[in-house]
Parts: sequence; C-alpha cells; structure tokens
Amino acid sequence: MASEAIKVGIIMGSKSDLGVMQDAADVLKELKVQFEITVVSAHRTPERMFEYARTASDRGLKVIIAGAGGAAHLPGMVASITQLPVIGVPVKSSNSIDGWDSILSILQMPNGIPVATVALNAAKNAGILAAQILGTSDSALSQRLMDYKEELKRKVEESAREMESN
Ligand code: RP5
Repeated sequence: MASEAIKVGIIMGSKSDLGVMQDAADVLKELKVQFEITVVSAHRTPERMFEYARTASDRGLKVIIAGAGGAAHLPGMVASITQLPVIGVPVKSSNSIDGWDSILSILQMPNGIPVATVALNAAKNAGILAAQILGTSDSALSQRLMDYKEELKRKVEESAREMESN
C-alpha cells in the first residue's frame, strides 16, 4: 500500500525548540496525519527558510506549523512567502524574557499576512488545529478528531464523578 502523502510541515527555529514542538508531532501521529519535521531558522538560515516556504505547496504540504522563541520571526516570514496556512507556536526559549516576546512577535502580524497563533508552548493545539484544517476535506480524519474530542469529554466527566464521590 502506498504511504499517505505528507500534508503538514513542522518547522522550528532551533533544535532547542524540539522539547515543545514534539507535542505537535505526537498529536499528529495519534491522529494518523503524515508530517515532516525539521529545523529552519529565519535569522541563521534565511535562504533555507525562503526555499522551504517557497517549495512547500508544490511538495504537497497543506499546512505549516512553525515554532520559535524570543525574536520569533520564523512563522511570520514563512507566512509572507507561502499561501499555505501557517500556525505559529510561541516558544518560551532561553532567549525569551518571559514568553511575551515570542507571543507578540508571532501574533501581531500586519493585515494581509495572518499567522494562526496558539498559546505559549501550545504545540499540541497547533497539531490539532492543523488536523482540523485538513479534516475539512477528509471525513475519516474529521471522524478521528470527533473521537479525540469525545475522549476529552469522557475524561472530564470521569474526573467530575471521581471528585464528587470523595
Ligand atoms: C529562536 O531562538 C529559536 O526558535 C529558539 O527558540 C531560540 C533560541 O535558539 P538557540 O540559541 O537555543 O539555538 O530563534
């Protein structure tokens, strides 16, 4: 059986972001969404960033998840080069003062070049959002997402019952 095409690209500004960004990879694996994952630095490898973003759509990617910390220009710059939706993950990195620098660098994009920014270190939500975008044209994936959320609901109800019975 031919393996399914890779639809999500996960990129991060540094290997040091992997501790956070792995959560996106893990949830995509759980939802059976094919992805690629690599390091692309806006500041240290600008040509690589440009090439990655320029070729992403032709390579079959449908969504890009980009994580960076501090002066976090990667998600916004990638969004300026590709028409694919870009989900930005602000990372609280070693060069981040308190996380706000990463958040605001990714969030405050000018009109016309949006980046869908998730919460600080929230790579898991970035993975889920990427799957939801793909799920709009993939009914099997959409069903897996509904099952995933049903399980979240079940766990909350279970903890409520446990707490109430003590
Ligand atoms: C950012 O600088 C990276 O995305 C990372 O969050 C941060 C620190 O990078 P390293 O100095 O650990 O490589 O560009």
